[in-house]
Parts: sequence; structure tokens; C-alpha cells
Amino acid sequence: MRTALITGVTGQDGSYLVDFLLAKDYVVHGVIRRASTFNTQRIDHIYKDPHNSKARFFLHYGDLSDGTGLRHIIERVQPDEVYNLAAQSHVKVSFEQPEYTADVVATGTLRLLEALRDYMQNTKNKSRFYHACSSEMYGNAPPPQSETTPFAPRSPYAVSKLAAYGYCVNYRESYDMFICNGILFNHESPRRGETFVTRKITRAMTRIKLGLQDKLYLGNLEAKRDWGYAKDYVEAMWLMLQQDKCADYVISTDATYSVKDFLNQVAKQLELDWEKYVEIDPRYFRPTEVNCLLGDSSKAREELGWKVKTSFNELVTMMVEHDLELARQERTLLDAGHIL
Ligand code: NAP
Ligand code: G4F
Repeated sequence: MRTALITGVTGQDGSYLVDFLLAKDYVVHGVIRRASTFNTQRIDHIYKDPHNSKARFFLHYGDLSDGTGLRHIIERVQPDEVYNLAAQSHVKVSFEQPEYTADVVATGTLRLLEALRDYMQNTKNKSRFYHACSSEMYGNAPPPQSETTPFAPRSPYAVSKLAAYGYCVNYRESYDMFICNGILFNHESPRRGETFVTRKITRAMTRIKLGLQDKLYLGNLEAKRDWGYAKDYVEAMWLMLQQDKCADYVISTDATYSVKDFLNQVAKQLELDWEKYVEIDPRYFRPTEVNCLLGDSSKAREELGWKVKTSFNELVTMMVEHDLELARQERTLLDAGHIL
């Protein structure tokens, strides 16, 4: 059995990756942050009591800001594969917390690489490393963007991701480590965090449909993104680490839609006129915007045999159906007199 270690295991991608790796018979270890409230909702469906002899999924407290803790986890787990997904991943928040974002996203990746390098040197074990880069690194570079497009980051988040990308390339070249940068374009799902625009829209519009909310406040509706389904994308992460040689890959659907297109599609499915409910609030505008992301994933398709399985419309339908069910549950509780 192969052993994988995932940072960011409680996030959208981490949770799908655990599902995927357990189905491939891996033993999976995840790094989880200590929080005063539970932050394991996305992985509760797979977590078994570690005392259960059948358990193959284990959690360890750790943080990318704590290098010593990361070292201890790597020494204990002895991973064959490490997936570094942890990040302060919100672009707008990175303008409000640039130092913290740099510490976790850039220096945090460096801490993990250093811990892994020492572990490999001391034990002579070989581990493979996947790093979650981002299409945000392209900024306003003309679309379509591929592995050869020059990076032009436009947020503290994107600058930090680019620094982490650079550390990964440097460690690959300097220490002959098997490291892949996955340059993933936006990917969404019913497990997407509720402050990212797609989920914010599906949550709000389904609640509006059931009379639970009146308004939806948004920022720039003209920005275009290449939106895929997160479950399809974690397979690409794994595929990168199964190759003979390590390399960097763009993962995208190679189609782009505006925030307004997303809104239109959601409203169509719910038979609502979104213009009656949506208001523009300048607080959601960013100091610098990325106008159009559109990937060219031909390298991944040719070398990894990876391909998109879920269309834009299928993704929207899945998210709307999921959030409509959540709204129905809320409606039922409210009608039964519960104060939410
Ligand atoms: P997400 O849902 O925001 O999850 C982020 C994960 O990182 C969570 O598990 C979070 O823990 C953890 N984390 C945050 N700060 C940490 C710290 N200081 N130490 C340890 N863990 C920490 O993000 P995602 O959408 O799954 O994305 C996964 C990765 O891919 C991220 O690196 C993101 O930047 C990158 N990415 C995402 C997309 C996308 O469209 N989703 C596209 C390109 C790249 P808590 O649960 O405790 O908050
Ligand atoms: O959903 P978003 O916040 O995602 P963004 O900024 O593209 O970042 C996501 O994708 C990146 C990959 O390209 C990841 F690296 C990153 O971790 C994250 O997962 O915003 C998408 C677009 C932006 O142009 C934003 O200005 O939607 C626009 N937008 C309009 N109104 C809004 C809103 N975004 C948010 N979050 N909230 C709004 O009310």
C-alpha cells in the first residue's frame, strides 16, 4: 500500500483527493489545523475512528507556518507522495492579509520542501511532491494560457503562489527531487467554499428561490474564468505523480465564461430573473482584477491522458441541485419554528 500525505485536507480539493486515493487503496494522512470549531465537514463522510483496524485515513495537527511540526509529521508518516494543497486561497482576502498569505502560501511551501528534503536525505527514501499552483499566476497575460505563457501575477496571493512555484522548480533542479507544479484553473463543486463567487451565487439564488433571502451582493460581473469540476481535477494531481519524469502541467477545461454567464445559467435553472435580486457592492471589487483566464491543457491531455469529464452546464446543475436541497432543509426547519 502506498502512503500519501495531504496538506489542506479539509479543503475542497483535499476532500476529493482523499476520496480518490482511498479508492486507489492508499493509506492517507492529512494535516489539519487546530480550530475552536469543527473544520472537518468535508471529510466527515470518510473519517473512521483510528482505533478501527480498517482505518486507512489519519489526521495530524499541523500548520504550514510551523516547520518543526511539518518535519515531525513527515518523519512519522514516511509518505511516498506528498500533496501540498494548503493555502490561504482567497484572492480578495490576500489584499487584506498579504503578509499572512505570503507566509503560508510561499514560505509554508518552502518549509514543507525543506522538511521533505531532510527526510529524504536522512532515510534515503524517495518521495514525490505535488504542489498546487494557480492560474492566478498568469494575471492579465493574453489568453489562452499554457505552461509557456509568461507569468504576470496581480495579487499578493498570485505573487505568493509564483514564489512557491519558483521554490518547487529550484528544489527539483538543485536536489533532484520529483516535484510537479499543477497550474490549475478555477475548479468548483458543491464542496466549494461559500465566499468564492460560484458557490456564493448558487447558495444565494437557491435561498432566494425558497424565500430565505432577498438580495445577492456581488462585485465584478465581467471577469471571465475557466471553470471546471474539482473532482475531475484531483485525478490530474495524482496522474502527475505517476509519470516517469516530473514536469509542470496546466489543468483546465479550455473554455471561459463570465461571472454574468454563471449567474445567467443558475437563474435559468431556477427560473428566476437575477437582475431583480443582484446588487453591485464595490467592496467585492479587487484593487487589481484578473480579467480573463482561459487554459490550454493540451500538454496534460497528451502526456497524462487526462481529460475534462464534466461540462460547465453539468457543473452548474450539480451545484444548484445541491444548494437547493440545503435551502429546502433550511426552509423546513424555519417552517417548523426553529430559529436559524
Ligand atoms: P480551500 O478549500 O480554501 O482549502 C484550503 C485548505 O488549506 C484548507 O484545508 C485549509 O484549512 C488549509 N489551510 C489554510 N491555511 C493553512 C495553514 N496555515 N496551514 C495548514 N493548512 C492551511 O482551497 P481549495 O479550493 O481546496 O484549493 C486547494 C489548493 O489549490 C490551494 O492551495 C489553492 O490555493 C489552490 N488552487 C485552487 C483552485 C480552485 O479553483 N479551487 C485553483 C488553483 C489553485 P481549514 O479548512 O482549516 O481552513
Ligand atoms: O471565485 P473567486 O473569488 O475566484 P478567483 O479569484 O478566480 O480565485 C480562485 O481561483 C484561482 C484559480 O484561478 C485559485 F487559485 C484561487 O485559490 C481561487 O480558488 O472570483 C472569481 C471572479 C473574480 O474575478 C472576482 O472579482 O469573480 C469575481 N467576483 C465578482 N463578485 C467575485 C464576487 N468574487 C468573489 N469571491 N465574491 C464576489 O462577490
